[in-house]
Amino acid sequence: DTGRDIAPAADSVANLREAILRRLTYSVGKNQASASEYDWYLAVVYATRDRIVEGWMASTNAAYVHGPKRVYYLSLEFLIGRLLGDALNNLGLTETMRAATRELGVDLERLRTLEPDAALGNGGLGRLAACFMESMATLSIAAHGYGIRYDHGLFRQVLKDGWQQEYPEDWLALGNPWEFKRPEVCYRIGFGGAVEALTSPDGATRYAWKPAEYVEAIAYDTPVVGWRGAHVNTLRLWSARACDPLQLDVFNAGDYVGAVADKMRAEAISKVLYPSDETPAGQELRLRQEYFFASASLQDALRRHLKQYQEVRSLAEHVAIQLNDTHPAISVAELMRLLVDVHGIAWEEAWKITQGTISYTNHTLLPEALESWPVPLLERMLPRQMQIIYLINALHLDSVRKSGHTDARLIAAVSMIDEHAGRRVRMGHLAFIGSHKVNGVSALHSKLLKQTVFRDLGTLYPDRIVNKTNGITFRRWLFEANPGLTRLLADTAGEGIYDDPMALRKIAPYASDAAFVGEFAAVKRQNKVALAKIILDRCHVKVDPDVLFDVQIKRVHEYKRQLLNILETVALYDAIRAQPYLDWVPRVKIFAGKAAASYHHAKLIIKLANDVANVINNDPTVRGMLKVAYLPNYNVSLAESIIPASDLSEQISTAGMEASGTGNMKLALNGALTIGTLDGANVEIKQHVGDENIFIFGMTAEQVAQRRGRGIDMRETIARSPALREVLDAIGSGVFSPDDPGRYAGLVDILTHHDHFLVCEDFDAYYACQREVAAKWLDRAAWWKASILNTAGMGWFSSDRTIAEYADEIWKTQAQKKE
Ligand code: 26V
Repeated sequence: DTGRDIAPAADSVANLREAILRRLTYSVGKNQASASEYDWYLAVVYATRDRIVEGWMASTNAAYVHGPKRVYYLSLEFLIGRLLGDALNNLGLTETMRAATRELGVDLERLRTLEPDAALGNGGLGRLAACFMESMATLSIAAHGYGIRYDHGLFRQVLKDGWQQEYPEDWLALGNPWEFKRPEVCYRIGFGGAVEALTSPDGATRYAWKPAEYVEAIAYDTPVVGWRGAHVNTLRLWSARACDPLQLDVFNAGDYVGAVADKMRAEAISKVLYPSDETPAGQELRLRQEYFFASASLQDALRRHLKQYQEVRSLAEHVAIQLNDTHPAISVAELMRLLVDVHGIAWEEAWKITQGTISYTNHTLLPEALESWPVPLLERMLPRQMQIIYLINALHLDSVRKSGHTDARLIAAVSMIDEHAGRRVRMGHLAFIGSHKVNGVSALHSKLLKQTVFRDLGTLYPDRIVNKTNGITFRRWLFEANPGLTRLLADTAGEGIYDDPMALRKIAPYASDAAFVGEFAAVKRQNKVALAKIILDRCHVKVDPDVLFDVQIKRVHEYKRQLLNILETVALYDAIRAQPYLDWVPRVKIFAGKAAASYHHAKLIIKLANDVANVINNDPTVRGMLKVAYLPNYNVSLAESIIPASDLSEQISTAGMEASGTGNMKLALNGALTIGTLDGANVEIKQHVGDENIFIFGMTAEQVAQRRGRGIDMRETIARSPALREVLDAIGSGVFSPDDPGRYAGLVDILTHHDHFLVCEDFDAYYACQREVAAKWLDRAAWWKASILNTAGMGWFSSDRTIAEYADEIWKTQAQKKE
């Protein structure tokens, strides 16, 4: 027993067993004799869901009765993962359910793995939205998440001869027992057409948009249950449906093929998640997705507000809308349209309401990730919204000039229209200007936001940019992913850790306690044995659970520098072969991560990691002192297996480029030591776990900027480093690709002459730092002490803390008191 189950009297094992059987019979339509494993899984989910629904209705009702400020979290991505373990754990029913299923002859652990991993997101941004949903429910904030119910989530990655291949993901193939379809919650979303100006006798002009085409947004609701089941919120995802009635006469008129084509075009909007991470797709369909979900969500929020307060003018008092990056930024113009055109509010008042309601989170500084849309595309697809954007911009630039700024450079820099590469609307500027608060996701990132992307806007509106350092939900990333460690922590620090993450500090005094260290190490070893089995199954690589597990798990991107890790791996391989008699610290380098399907360079990096793995794993002189494993199809569930088994966490991005990182937090919380640059939240992790318990190397963000200023040709840097030279020569000449010796010539050429991510410049520091890691590993007591102090120091990174800060300083909402 984990001790934390609430074990409600009503939910005895017998009750739960009967509930499962009822659901098996009446909802799945099977009897015990004919039920498949999946049928049992469905029955268990339904029985669990039944225990959420009453709390859900109570929470929904309480929000109407007590009228707390509502929060709407608008995100094009929710990287949810599996829900059964989460729901049971938060309800305190894990042990009861385990016993109930055991009595029925089925294994709960096995059933959990049958749930498809809901991957409606790319990476950090989408997973953050999922952690935030769980924390908002935990803190009893009356929140809705709004997004798109993609038929197909992030692609499934297969490694064929080391090359990434993408296969469609089909998470809904067997249905989704968690969701409730709400066909009656349905909004019309317009596209195209024209704007009509209607001037009344008193001279006032009103505008009415006459779209050429409508698509319907249908709601699907998933309950999100908070810790200890106290509060349940809704994740509402929109699915696109063609407006049938309008199409009927087209069918009758005989243009059957045309009508079907229109239907396909309408429903394409919610078909698939765009799989590029950090690079805007720039496709018309992407803009249709953004507007579709923004408009449906705003119409829904306004309808709910009107139902509760009968008027729309008080919106900003009762509603906070958070934009997860610029993907929903069109909301600024759409909310203005709804207030002015539909609800008849005067422009100035509507603008106050909009700004008072909306706030925006920036998640990246990468210039290529900053969304902008061509003016002609917006004009054609959303003519009224484009008109509104122009008017917002004109008034904004007027006020800038009135406050004494006439400098043409500044005016061009703060304009919402970028005149450089064809006329484009800067969505970051639109989101900034339409918000009362703009936040970065780590202290460093927020500081850089003020110095770079929003330098001029930030000077004009000095109180607008704030910091909200990211966090992670400890329920999923500690209690569920690592039950062994959780039990040990609770036994040592007390049950308080379940509700107060800062209570983890209480284990610090045990960091050198032999008995505690022994148990802590035993838990880690157990987790490593489990991961070793996965690695054997999926990579056909046999790893010893007693070696150092060195992991880099994240999207593959040049700025995250998986290449730096691979180069160090090859250098270590060279060193082992040169001096095989030395006492090398045996380690396995574990990689996992997907590359955007069109990102050829990133896919080549994956291939290189696999080529290097093949050579090293099969070299007899290495004798197991070094192995490399690339686990395919990284997703939330795989992360839950890797993270508790990790010893070393690779967070080695070029300083200034990783906005925060959240994998870094999950790994440190589970006792992995970080090797990293002073980037993103690593800076704050260092402050919380202590300088002696983290390995920091390489250039700072400032030094990166300076170094780039001197050019990014690395020939001199390479000439100074014999180890780096040897590595680049080997890779470039085909040592790891004998079947295609020229495969990496281009890659080495880029590193040599255009090393934008400064892999070469940081190489020696990284290599040296890795040798310090190895030295620490050999001092077992020192290693475990540092590992324990990582877990002890990570409490602050709970997403409950992050959400409490958003609630206090941006949303101005308090937790709901009574239900
Ligand atoms: C942009 C686009 C453009 C259109 C196609 C789909 C797509 C998907 C994602 C993005 C931008 C992603 C930005 C992002 O994920 N940033 C990450 O956010 C994390 C949470 O704040 C943070 O921890 C990571 O450091 C940051 O890279």
